[in-house]
Amino acid sequence: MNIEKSKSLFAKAQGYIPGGVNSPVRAFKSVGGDPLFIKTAKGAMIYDEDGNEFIEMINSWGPMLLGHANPIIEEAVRKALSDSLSFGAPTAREVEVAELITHMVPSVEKVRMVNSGTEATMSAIRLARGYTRKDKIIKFEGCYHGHGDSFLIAAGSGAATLGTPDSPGVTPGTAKDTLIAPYNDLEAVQEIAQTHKGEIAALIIEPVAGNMGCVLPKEGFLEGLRTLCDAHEIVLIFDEVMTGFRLAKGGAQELYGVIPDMTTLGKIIGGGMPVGAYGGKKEIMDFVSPAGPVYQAGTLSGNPIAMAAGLAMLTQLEENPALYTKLNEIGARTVKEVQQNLDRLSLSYTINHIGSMFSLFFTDAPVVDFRSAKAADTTKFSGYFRGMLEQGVYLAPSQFEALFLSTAFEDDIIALFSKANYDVLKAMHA
Ligand code: KE4
Repeated sequence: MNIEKSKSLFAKAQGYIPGGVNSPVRAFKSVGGDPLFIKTAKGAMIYDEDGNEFIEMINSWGPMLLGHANPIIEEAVRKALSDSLSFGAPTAREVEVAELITHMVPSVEKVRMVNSGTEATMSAIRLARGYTRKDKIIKFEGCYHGHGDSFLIAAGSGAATLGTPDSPGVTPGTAKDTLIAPYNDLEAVQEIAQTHKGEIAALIIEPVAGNMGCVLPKEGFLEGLRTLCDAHEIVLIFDEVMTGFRLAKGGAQELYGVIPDMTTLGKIIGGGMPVGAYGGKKEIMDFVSPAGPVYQAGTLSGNPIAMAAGLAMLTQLEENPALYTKLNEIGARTVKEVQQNLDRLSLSYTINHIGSMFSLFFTDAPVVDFRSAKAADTTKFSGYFRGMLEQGVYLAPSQFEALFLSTAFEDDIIALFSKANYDVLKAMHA
């Protein structure tokens, strides 16, 4: 495959941008080779600067739920452009978006827009600490909540991929207030809560984890966390940056019927534009400045162009619940193809799947937490990634990421993906 333009762009980029990328996981470090520089995309297809065509299974790490270049979202952005790009002042559209989010997400009575998932989770933790006047938080090994200092401890996603789950630069003073538990281990959480009784402001979790690869909550785990947080007066935060608006209109909390005190959102909420949000119970959200004492601000928060894209995305999801039926069917059909290919080749690798999210782990053991995810053979994963790229399939360049499908992933695309998946797995095990 000719990737000369990507190669020369990557060489140039490294002279101006750390590692040549604006987000580490994009650098292909864990899978080897140079990253592709993407030029354009449409529907389920993405094209690099050298004109190579790929089936798209990252979808910008989740946002492109309705496929690339969704005409309704693009038309909404085009219309908004003529009114200027930013005011730094309230607009009618951000009120519409806020009203729609409070209608769609069960836990959200009030919501504050920000510009990324990281801003959402950082703000949510500060708010929980200000509201409860307690300092510590509980997070889970392998969960990734963005690059805020409090979260870069045992973090997943790019931090895990690059072997820096505990990043330099995070001070001991910060790290001491972040308590870590294994995902799916309710007893461990109960022990931590007992040991640090009265000290814990919040527990933050990916209700379905996507940042150690896709890992599902065990039966009763989320319900157990809800009960525990009630008993200890801990603010339960669902980080639905990835699962929000993907697993259901109301995210994982709707799917599992467990309602957190606060929810952080991102990705799909902006329809591809930089948008994050945090929301929850009125009594907590009214602690946020200027209604309350907890400060949080942002020049481009609620940016009118981003709100136009987000409103167009969320309105389509709100008005067409059949989109989730379609998404879940696409997910089931795709995963069935992978499982059938594994069976035909007598391979027993593990697939974790929910709705339109899934991960193929190169281990035959169940993957239920970060420890078991790390047991996967990342060398085999790299070979698989490169083989699939050669076959025209653009996967997430890390075993510790999930794949995200879109409504554009029609049967013909699934068939092409399945053939590539079979051929690459067969060649790997010849
Ligand atoms: P951003 O700051 O990247 O918008 O969101 C941070 C974040 C927070 N919470 C969850 C559950 C997330 O998955 C993320 C970001 N996800 C990664 C993909 N695993 C973003 C990709 C990247 O870092 O480039």
